[in-house]
Amino acid sequence: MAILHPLLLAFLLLFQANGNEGNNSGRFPVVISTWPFVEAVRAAWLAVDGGSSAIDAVVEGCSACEELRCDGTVGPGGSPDENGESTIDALIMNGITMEVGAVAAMRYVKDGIKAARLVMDYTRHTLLVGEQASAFAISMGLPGPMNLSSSESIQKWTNWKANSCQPNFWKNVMPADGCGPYHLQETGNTCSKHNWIGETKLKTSHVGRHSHDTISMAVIDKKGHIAVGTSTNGASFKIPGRVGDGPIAGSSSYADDEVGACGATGDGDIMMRFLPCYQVVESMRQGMEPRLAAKDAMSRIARKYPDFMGAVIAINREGMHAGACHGWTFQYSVRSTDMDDVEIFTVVP
Ligand code: SD4
Repeated sequence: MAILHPLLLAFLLLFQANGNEGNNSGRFPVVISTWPFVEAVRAAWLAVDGGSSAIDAVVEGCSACEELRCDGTVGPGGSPDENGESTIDALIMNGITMEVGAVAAMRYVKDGIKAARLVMDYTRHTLLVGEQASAFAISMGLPGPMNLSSSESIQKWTNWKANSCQPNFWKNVMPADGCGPYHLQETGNTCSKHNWIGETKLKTSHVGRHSHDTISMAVIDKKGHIAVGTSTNGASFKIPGRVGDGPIAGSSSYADDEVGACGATGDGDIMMRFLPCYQVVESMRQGMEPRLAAKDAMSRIARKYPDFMGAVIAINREGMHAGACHGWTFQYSVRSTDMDDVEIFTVVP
């Protein structure tokens, strides 16, 4: 075996350590996802370990979850709105370029993350919504239009109707205990107070402890590039037209190659007011470890909304990861080079 001159050896080692496009000494790739969505993480891992880019792997992982309807809730056939319809919110972000593509309240098209990617790759826009998002996705080759309901979502909606449409997302309207139509309470209205949906109803969480209808996934590829994606059908019994945190960059997910990435799940109506994933990434940029950055993002929300349920995952550009949650016990999944298969991490509030 040829013996390398010590100076040449030192040069080679230095080059490897500083090279942007290096393999990062075997630390990468890494895949991290909200909830125990093991198959989704395996799908992303298979892609990225085989040499795919972080973006391609995010699409693989989130698509697997949509197809499998992870947990019975992600993708088509989950979370019916007040009319019994399932719609999709999705986002993808490229941590190299900070490009984002997203679709919101998309009807009749089941492939949320692929539609988001089409927005990112083939338009100068960031977010398309509703029926026009569906028309765009179909025109770009995704299957549709199709019915996004499943027998489970129809059953869930039927039970909710039978329960006088409770709980729901209305507040400060009447009637409180029926299915509407809802109207404002006029001044001097003599209707009894118990027929009024007031602020106390807000304490009823619509994000179920067991309906984890959102995948947020971050991938660091072999070159150290970072991407994130989110796909969700939102909140059950939402008011038609509602857009949650899923397609909002900085809320459901965020990535910057210079720093790391974040993914979120939980009560999107609350969380999107705080852009928790932007906060996590910016805190890490200032030097916070992922664990502290994640906890800090949760506590900023909890100070204003002590009853909210939510969680974030954080990963820095070195691959160090953590989760934090509020209001529920949270689990997230990771696959990295030092693991034989996906591992599940449990986080308590
Ligand atoms: C939403 N954040 O649309 C989603 C719901 C969710 O686990 O994460 N559920 O509000």
